[in-house]
Amino acid sequence: MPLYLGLDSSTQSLTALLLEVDAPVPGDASGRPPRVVFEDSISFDDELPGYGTRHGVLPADDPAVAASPPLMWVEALDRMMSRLSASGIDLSRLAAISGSAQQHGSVYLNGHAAARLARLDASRPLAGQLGGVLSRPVAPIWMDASTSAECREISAAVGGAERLAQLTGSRAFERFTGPQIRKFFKHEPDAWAATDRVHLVSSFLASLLVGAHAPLDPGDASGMNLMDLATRRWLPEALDATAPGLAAKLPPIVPAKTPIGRLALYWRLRYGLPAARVVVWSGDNPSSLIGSGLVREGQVAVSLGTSDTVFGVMQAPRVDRSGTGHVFGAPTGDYMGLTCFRNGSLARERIRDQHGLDWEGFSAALRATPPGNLGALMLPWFEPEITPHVAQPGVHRLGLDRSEAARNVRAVVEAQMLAMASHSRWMGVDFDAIHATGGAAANRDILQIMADVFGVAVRRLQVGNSACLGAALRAYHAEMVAGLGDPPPDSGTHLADHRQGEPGEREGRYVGVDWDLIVQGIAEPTGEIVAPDPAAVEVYRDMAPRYAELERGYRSPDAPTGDFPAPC
Ligand code: ADP
Ligand code: XUL
Repeated sequence: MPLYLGLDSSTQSLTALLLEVDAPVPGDASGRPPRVVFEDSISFDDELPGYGTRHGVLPADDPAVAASPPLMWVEALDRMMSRLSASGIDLSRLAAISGSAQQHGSVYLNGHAAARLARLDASRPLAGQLGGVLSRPVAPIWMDASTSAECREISAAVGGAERLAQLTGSRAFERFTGPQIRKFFKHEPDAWAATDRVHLVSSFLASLLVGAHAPLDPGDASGMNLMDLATRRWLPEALDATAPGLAAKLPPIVPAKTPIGRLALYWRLRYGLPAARVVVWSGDNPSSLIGSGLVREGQVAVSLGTSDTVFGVMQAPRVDRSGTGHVFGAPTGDYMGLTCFRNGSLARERIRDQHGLDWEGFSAALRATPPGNLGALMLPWFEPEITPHVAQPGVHRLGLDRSEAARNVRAVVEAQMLAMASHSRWMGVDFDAIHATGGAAANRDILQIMADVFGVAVRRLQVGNSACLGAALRAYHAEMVAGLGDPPPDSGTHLADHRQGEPGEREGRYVGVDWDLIVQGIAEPTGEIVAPDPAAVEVYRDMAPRYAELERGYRSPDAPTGDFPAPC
């Protein structure tokens, strides 16, 4: 029974998840669904304290600056492989590996890197062998907000924020890699000149696995403000607007299903691992799409975490004209839309605490109040909001007194759901199923309002780390596709002809191994279906324009130049 390894290098930790699969062909009725047989996590702060990070980030004098040490990620990977080899699991069955990494972060390597990667010494730890190949000792990450000037310069050079968004999927954001590269080139020209290759976190870690410079997939490359979304190739005018000589320093972009090599000798000799296939890595959001079971247009996930996020599959690369949403490439070969709301659990907790409730009391308040809240409305912007752009925080109430506990509880949840429904409309997708995830998805009464506002059934996802699970499923999918070769003409419904994309080629939706079969039984929502109540759906249909009007009156009038570094 083959094993598939998913790795997830996030801001604060490295996680590994091993899937065991017994069906030779995905969806084969004789096989059980894939199972998780190993899961482990390394917290950077706790287990690698020598790097001095807090929550995975290096301390900085300027609060807008956020960077991490790349060698910490290297050491974590080395340590995780060591643990895996000591797990007692028969790893000779390991067929393929893929990974997920925090998006936007960049790693800068000099001209010695390729030779060093090709000749890693299995008798010595990895991190000690790589210090000499970094042309920049730190990697700026997605929490960095220090590049507003570069965002303005890049936008102006390509003809404005809207044009940049149309071409690349997002207007210029401080944390996106293009503005980060430009800042490095401007402030450290010598180090820029010594840089031979700029990797994202995903392609850097994949390079270690294969012992050679690895490519990027379109999902992660679309978080850079540098990729032409339509062709999935580097966009020359964006490259020119960012830094001189950039084209020669970037990895190629290959389809997300591409095997990029075999596990390098270092790993085989040091940890006794087999020559498993390594599949191009992706970003954590595209990986979560798969790990949340979102494989066709119409399915959407709502994550109710510290901040709330809506993301879903889009067949066409429609772009958010309001400038807050992002379009990334999806591992299925489609696209994904993502919108992030900062006042998520944070706002729910503030209202809960203001009225001295626990979560059970919060739920009871939702059950005790009617849909529509007798006309009351709230804008729960306890913190500056990303969507819509609100620079000055403020909580606004209409037809509602601050002291009314139950109606305030209902008002915060209704406002959040109305905002999510309204600000995901730019994706142009008719949602037919919502997969709910994140801590607050445990609350059935919140899910009922979600179902009623969106007018579709909601089901809860059971997966913990959807990005890591998505990486393992991507490895499984790519291995299946690679194993197909040229399928025989009568190869059955899910083994249709598949097209090998050329690097950078516009893929369209991959045909080959059906993604529905890959996620079946493992990344699917389970349990109760929270169905919309038709009467409540009507109430919210009438309420939506009133909410939108209230929001228009309070959001910041200026077009944002950047966003707030919130976890999404
Ligand atoms: P993160 O984004 O940090 O990963 P999680 O997805 O783990 O966050 O969600 C944690 C949040 O879930 C908590 O901050 C809490 O507000 C919320 N939460 C937990 N249980 C409930 C509940 N029963 N009802 C509503 N919210 C809840
Ligand atoms: C997405 C974003 C974060 C990072 C880190 O644009 O900045 O989700 O990928 O998780």
